[in-house]
Amino acid sequence: MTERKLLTTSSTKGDPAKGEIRTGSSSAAIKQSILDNLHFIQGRGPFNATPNDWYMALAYAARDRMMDRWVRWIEGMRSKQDKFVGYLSAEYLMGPHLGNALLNLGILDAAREALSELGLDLRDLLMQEEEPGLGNGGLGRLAACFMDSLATLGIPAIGYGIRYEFGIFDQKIQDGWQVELTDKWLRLGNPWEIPRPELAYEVDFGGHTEAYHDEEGRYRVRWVPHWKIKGVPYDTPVPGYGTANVNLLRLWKSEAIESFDFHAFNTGDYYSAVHEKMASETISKVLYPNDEPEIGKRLRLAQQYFFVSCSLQNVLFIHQLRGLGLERLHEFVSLQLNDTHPSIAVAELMRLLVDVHLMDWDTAWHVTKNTFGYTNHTLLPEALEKWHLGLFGNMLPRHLEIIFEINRRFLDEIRERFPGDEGRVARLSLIEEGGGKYVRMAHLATVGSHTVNGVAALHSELLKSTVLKDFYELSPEKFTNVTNGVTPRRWMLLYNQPLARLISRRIGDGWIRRLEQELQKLEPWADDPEFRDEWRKVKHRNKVQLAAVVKERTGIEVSPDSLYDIQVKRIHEYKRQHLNVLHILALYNRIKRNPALEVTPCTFLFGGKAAPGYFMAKLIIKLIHAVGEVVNNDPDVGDRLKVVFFPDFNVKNSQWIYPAADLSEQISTAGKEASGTGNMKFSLNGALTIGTLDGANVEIREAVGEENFFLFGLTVEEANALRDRGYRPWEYLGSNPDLQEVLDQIGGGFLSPGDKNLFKPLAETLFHSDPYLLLADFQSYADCRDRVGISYRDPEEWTRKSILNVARMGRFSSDRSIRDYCQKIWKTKPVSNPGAEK
Ligand code: F58
Repeated sequence: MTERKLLTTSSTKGDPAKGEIRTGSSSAAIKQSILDNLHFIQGRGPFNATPNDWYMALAYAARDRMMDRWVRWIEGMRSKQDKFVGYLSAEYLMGPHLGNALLNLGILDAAREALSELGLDLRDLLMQEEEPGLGNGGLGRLAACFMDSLATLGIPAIGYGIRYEFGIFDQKIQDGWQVELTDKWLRLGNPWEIPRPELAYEVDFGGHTEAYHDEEGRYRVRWVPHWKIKGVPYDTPVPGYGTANVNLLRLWKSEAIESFDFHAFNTGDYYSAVHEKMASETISKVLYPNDEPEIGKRLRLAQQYFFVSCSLQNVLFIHQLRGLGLERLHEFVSLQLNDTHPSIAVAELMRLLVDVHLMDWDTAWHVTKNTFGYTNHTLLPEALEKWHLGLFGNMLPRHLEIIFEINRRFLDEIRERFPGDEGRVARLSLIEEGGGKYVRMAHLATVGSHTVNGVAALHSELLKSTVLKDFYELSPEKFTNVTNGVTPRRWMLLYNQPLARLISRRIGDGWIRRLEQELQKLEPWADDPEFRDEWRKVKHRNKVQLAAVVKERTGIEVSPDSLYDIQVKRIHEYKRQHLNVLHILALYNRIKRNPALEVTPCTFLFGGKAAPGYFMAKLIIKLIHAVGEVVNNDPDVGDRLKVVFFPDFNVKNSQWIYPAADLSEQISTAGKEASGTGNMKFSLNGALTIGTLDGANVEIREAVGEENFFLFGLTVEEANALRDRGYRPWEYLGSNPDLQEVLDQIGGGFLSPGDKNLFKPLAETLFHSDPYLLLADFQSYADCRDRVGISYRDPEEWTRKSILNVARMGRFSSDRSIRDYCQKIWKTKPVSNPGAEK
């Protein structure tokens, strides 16, 4: 088809060359592309186009510009035999695509210009995009940062996941409480995805297995499922930055299989046919929020198996398309399990190889073990997935048999190595026995992978000494660490353009692709007063912007001259938002006692979603609002303290937040936060951190220098020792009247005059058990926070620290993480694809 220029719409300045309209990078070509799309695809003219029509038109213009590269990528995947990475993740929190696509394609400015010629503002169109919130938090966002880095580094990769129709709920605040609204991100269409119904796979469930002997007399098993569904891939191109490399995010949507409908129709049972269809479509309907224990969630197991089975069938298809034998799969594909959610893949690959492709067990096991890597993201025992045997066997009878067989062989080895050590055997077993039997998914993932990694140095060490201790003793060489990272493209270049420009003016723009090597060149500028001044101006501008958004969304007025102290992340007791609240209340009480007290004016901003079924987390949100009510409206306080809860924290809203922060709150109980990635985003945007020695904080502090990091709290060892001695939280109150007062206020109704008992559960938990050691850490936190306030009063010194923080954070780029994965786990290298040279 030849490219045509649309003559019916307004003329462009500098006509794009023929054939350029869908591929060119000039503003003229982009403008024409937008107008063409509006006219031919959407049937609209500039006179009646809605903001969403314009957004769609620009999105398609951007997508067109990826297609050429993408087609070449697909061709490369088929014809070349470079190893590729399959990233298996139940969650991807990609954030809005448009800004990122324009940026990575290098056409952000041209698009802005094209739109302004059309009388439109790019910012308005960017705001139009619904967030594809297909993840809960850190784990999903990490997958998204990794997709960006894989494409940027030129590593052929496919991100496999689920195309949830409803992603993470939208959060509304009503009377200080969280209210969940369904997320209808697909309501106005999704211009970024391309459905590929012809590439659908069938997925079986339920039924039973039958043993038989094949023609050669070999023992085989056949799975006779009770029901089947179909997985249809929806493909989203993932462009790299400054490269023509485009990778693929392939998300599966569940659908009914036509033949099943026919059967019901033929027997005249129309309603059961429709029911069948609805049940099939339910599988990919909704993202599970990270609450309640996993046990009993049939649908969640179905989701996991569904996307894993489709993905593995697709991987084998690609491998065979390349003309390669399945016994060499691991030489050409690396599959990474993003936590245990996809770990059923170990059993599924065995099933596909042994039952479907008739490979012998030993070869299949060799291939499987050498194909998978497993990343663990949590040490919290309640978050470790396990499935009740009954439920599991009912839904996946063949997989249960395979798991039993893997386990039998594995435990035989253990018994041989550790004769008589049945305790060890029970601890290592893939099956937990005791009060009910369960399949332990972390064990399955560990046994079925060649490498197991944690996500920060401390976390990887703790994995080896706690939850996977026995596995570490068995095969220490399996264990490694890859510290998380975040992509500087979205988190600096796109969401903090003023800072990015300032940095580039001084050190060039090499940092965007080579953060680890280049960002440190900023260091000498910390001593330049003029640069510090510019740095402060950028921060101030960002703070003014956040103040405006806060005013618009909450009605609260905050001063950009105050210290912006921010804690945004999922609400969870281990993350200790309520420790922050305890301190705010204590500070408030100090001001009440002495209204003339000199305090550094502070804005305390919180944001984050609580899992809908997590009572304490929801109560913490209410508590923040209640404290805000008191503090924000007390004339004795005036403008010195403000407490804000920013509703609906997500990727899109975070664009106002990270760039405006002065202080980043990373205050989890030591040993509980696997890594954290918000800590990195804040620091890369010039915030200083107040934090515990937990997760990646440890490495961040090491990198930025201890004098540039506000450290407080117990270490993991100290916390463990305290628990071992017998932790008695109430003992901390006697010696600490400030803390006693705060706890009395919370428990006694000071913050909730209408319902004196409202916050009692919080106060009582802290008093009686305090599993996350808030009371033990309180004073250390309060003292440290005082030091922050004092430090902030010296703007030159503060700015110096801020610049040094940024300059020394280069290693926390997700590019470095991905290079680590390539080197330590995937044994793969960047590939320049045919279209990759710009
Ligand atoms: C997070 N996990 C870790 N899980 O908590 C965080 O420390 C780490 O930085 C991040 O992973 C990336 O490694 C996390 O976000 C989830 O949201 C699960 C989703 C599925 C249900 C259980 C929680």
